[in-house]
Amino acid sequence: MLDFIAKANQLNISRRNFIKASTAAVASLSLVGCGNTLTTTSVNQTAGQEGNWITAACWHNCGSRCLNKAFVVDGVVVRQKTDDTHPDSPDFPQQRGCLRGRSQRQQVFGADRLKYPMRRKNWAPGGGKKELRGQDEWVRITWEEAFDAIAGEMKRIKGQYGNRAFFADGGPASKTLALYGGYVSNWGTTSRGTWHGTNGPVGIGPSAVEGINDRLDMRNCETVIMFSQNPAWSCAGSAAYNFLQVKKAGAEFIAVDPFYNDTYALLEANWIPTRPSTDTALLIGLAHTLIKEDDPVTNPLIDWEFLKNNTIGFDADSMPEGSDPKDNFKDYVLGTYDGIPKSAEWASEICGVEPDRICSLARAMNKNKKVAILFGWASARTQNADSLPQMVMTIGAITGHMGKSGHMCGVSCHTGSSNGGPSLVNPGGNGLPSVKNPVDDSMNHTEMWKGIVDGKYNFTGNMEWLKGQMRDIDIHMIYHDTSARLQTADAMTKGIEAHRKVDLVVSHAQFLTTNAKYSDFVLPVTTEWEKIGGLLTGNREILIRYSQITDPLYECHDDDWIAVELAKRLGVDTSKAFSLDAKQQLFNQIAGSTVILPDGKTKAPLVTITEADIAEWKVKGKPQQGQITLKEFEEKGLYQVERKPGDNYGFIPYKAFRNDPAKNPLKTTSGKMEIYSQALIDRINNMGYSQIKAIPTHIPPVEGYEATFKDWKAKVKGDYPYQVINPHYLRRSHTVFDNVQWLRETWINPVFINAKDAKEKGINDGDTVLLTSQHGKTLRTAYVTERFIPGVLGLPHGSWVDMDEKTGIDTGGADNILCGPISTGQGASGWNSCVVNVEKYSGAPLIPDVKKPQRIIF
Ligand SMILES: Nc1nc2c(c(=O)[nH]1)N[C@H]1C(S)=C(S)[C@@H](COP(=O)(O)OP(=O)(O)OC[C@H]3O[C@@H](n4cnc5c(=O)[nH]c(N)nc54)[C@H](O)[C@@H]3O)O[C@H]1N2
Ligand SMILES: Nc1nc2c(c(=O)[nH]1)N[C@H]1C(S)=C(S)[C@@H](COP(=O)(O)OP(=O)(O)OC[C@H]3O[C@@H](n4cnc5c(=O)[nH]c(N)nc54)[C@H](O)[C@@H]3O)O[C@H]1N2
Ligand code: SF4
Ligand SMILES: [Mo]
Repeated sequence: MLDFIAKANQLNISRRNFIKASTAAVASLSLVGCGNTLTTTSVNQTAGQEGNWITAACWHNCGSRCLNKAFVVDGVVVRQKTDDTHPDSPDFPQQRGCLRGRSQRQQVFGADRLKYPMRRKNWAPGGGKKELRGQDEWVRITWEEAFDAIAGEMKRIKGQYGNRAFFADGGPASKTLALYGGYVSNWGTTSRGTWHGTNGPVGIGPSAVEGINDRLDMRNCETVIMFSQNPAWSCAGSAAYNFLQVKKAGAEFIAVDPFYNDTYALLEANWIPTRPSTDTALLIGLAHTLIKEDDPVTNPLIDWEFLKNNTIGFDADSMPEGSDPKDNFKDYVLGTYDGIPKSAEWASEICGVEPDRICSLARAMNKNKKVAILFGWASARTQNADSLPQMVMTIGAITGHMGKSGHMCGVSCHTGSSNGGPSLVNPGGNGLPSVKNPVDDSMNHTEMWKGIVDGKYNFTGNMEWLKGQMRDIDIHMIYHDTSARLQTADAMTKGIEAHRKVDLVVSHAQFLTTNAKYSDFVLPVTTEWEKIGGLLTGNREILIRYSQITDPLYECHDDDWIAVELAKRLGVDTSKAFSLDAKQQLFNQIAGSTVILPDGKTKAPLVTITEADIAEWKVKGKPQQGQITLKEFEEKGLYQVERKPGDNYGFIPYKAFRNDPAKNPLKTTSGKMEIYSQALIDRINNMGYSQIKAIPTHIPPVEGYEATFKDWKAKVKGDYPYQVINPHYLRRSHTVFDNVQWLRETWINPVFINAKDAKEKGINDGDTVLLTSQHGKTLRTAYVTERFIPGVLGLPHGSWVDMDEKTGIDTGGADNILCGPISTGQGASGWNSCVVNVEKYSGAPLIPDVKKPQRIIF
């Protein structure tokens, strides 16, 4: 190791150059053992250095996937670059990385990497001083000591309370737990919100990301209406670039969002500011305008043919058998039976968009224009939004923007942003068998921490939408072996309470993340740069093959090794579960990779493998003929399907269904799109969290706009008069990268506040402000802007909690400190429905995140 440090120090390093130009030739900074000192020496790195460009993993859940290459000199990473495997063009774009990926070496080699197994100082069997979790000191221990202590406690817990006392995340160590008799798992709708449970029964999307046409067809659109998406931040690869091509081809863009974000600015979108958690109401208001103004002869807005042939439940004539014809959508919208027309005025009171703008938006959607109606998932990560995907489908069906070139309505988000359709190139499986967990208990994210604290929860299966059943639960151990659950799930304040309640908390971690901080034992794990390599998927056109960059650092091991070693101490046989070594697993993935050939139909092996390759790899396998050799795939690091207009890779969902629904039924009860869906209400209402109707209706979220008032009718604001949303932020991929100093310097992670609100509250740009919800308090620096609608704050998602134990105030800006344990509908995490108060903070102002000490333990 010392050799490595000396070598690294010999290489010249500059931080400033990186900030100036992200591709600058600079060496790694906070190298292993170098402490947290950032040298400012700046010397040209490129001249005369001999090394290798190796494809490096960028493996985070950032909604994108880019080619990342590391220049390795004598075992040290001195530079990074991105895709230059082929010339860039709009049809065949390079897979270029963002600043996070280009800072990856700062993370992997960061001074704050966890180096050794460690135990909380005041831990003792049974938990010791449990209240000190999150604030205790750390003691370095050996792997032997760690395994003996953990296994010892696990045996005791199992003996005393049984396997239902174990709670785990579902990573490799959870396999060991399953083989040891099982554990309580957890589930949540995370990314997609209600696009998980609603889309299937009602019939939108073969799957949530496949609901729109492919990127080349989108260039045929005249109008693109974007709701709740920000690919410039949250899909940093080519998605914004793809949208730019649509703009260049002549489309106009409209953005319906509380935040005029960088994507909308790039596309010069016409902004319709709207309140969070109110999209269903707005869409119902649009439907009202369309129904009122449509005239098949003089003003054709509605696609009556599509409604008649392809949907049920729109009007009394199209209701399914056994239902009350009065419960149809059209009569609900018109207020025929309840006396409340769901007009633009009605919607406006809820969503904040002026009635005339609602009407003009409705007209812009008319059936005779080529329109894309695109939704990100953010608006469905709200409470009581179970009808939203159904309402999106309904508006698409009314206007007929489905199943035709240049017309689309559905989800554009994450790796499917701007480009719908099934993947054209796919990785194979690793060949490892799955392990069944004998315990069926699974707790929904919205209530799991509360469940652990209170000892009871609502069992509905593991994303199985079963009939709700209250169960007692008595958790004694929390085991984190994947994800950043304490930081990223709802209700972190309750989460901390839960972590301080149980007897034992264990985390596998690369850094002192929130999970690790609140643990008793922390086991240091390797990053992907220290493993033998792997495959990564992203948008539908690419597959990335990354390689090992460095040997495992310090005493780090991978999760599989930990799982097997722990199992040995527990007397569990893991030979079947971990039956293949890492190399064989990687080989299986590569050999099993497939690609769709240029005919657009045939699926063929991707990689050519020879007898000599198999002998060289020392693995079991068969030779095969593919499109790229094993060696070339490794050297290039990327296989990208080349696209051009008129090729056979285009995708238009619902085309066959539109043309002949009888022959091409959807997988719904009726085979049609269900604007009235019995299957949906059976699913949601049985779970027992809350009740919805078979047609889409607006149900005020528990903590939505309506909840900012203590008297809604008189419009008197309550104690929490502001809504807060959590944009996914450029500094991080969720919680990942939050500890990288370069990125902290580049993005300050403020709270965004509208200038009018700021003025009313006497808040100036740069002031430290306190955000208070019913569930917790957090501090941030105010960023005063006109780009957020008044009444709505933007607190970036994923910042690491930093609790001041004296005041009970988080100084880290953690979003989930503000969000509470609120379960509605299908158990969707409703992060974008949260109400708060904001005020200028009277205590000491915050120091910038970049100036905070890094969490370096040893
Ligand atoms: N308030 C609020 N909360 C949200 C959201 C929001 O908008 N608002 N968004 C939600 C969404 S969409 C999502 S997808 C979730 C994401 O929630 P998570 O999946 O929990 O978030 P990540 O930060 O990606 O967590 C990955 C963790 O794995 C660790 N890690 C990386 N590699 C390894 C490894 O090899 N082994 C082990 N053991 N660990 C490793 C990383 O250090 C990191 O701690 O967050 C959700 N939470
Ligand atoms: N940099 C970065 N990129 C990421 C991630 C990350 O953590 N960091 N996470 C990745 C993951 S796992 C996911 S799931 C995706 C999430 O991707 P998205 O769901 O698209 O992400 P967000 O940034 O939360 O929100 C996008 C837009 O929705 C708006 N919005 C929020 N609530 C509402 C609402 O109720 N109605 C309307 N109309 N608009 C609303 C926000 O103002 C924002 O402009 O991002 C992925 N990409
Ligand atoms: S967008 Fe994601 S995959 Fe691409 S470089 Fe950034 S962090 Fe890495
Ligand atoms: Mo996500």
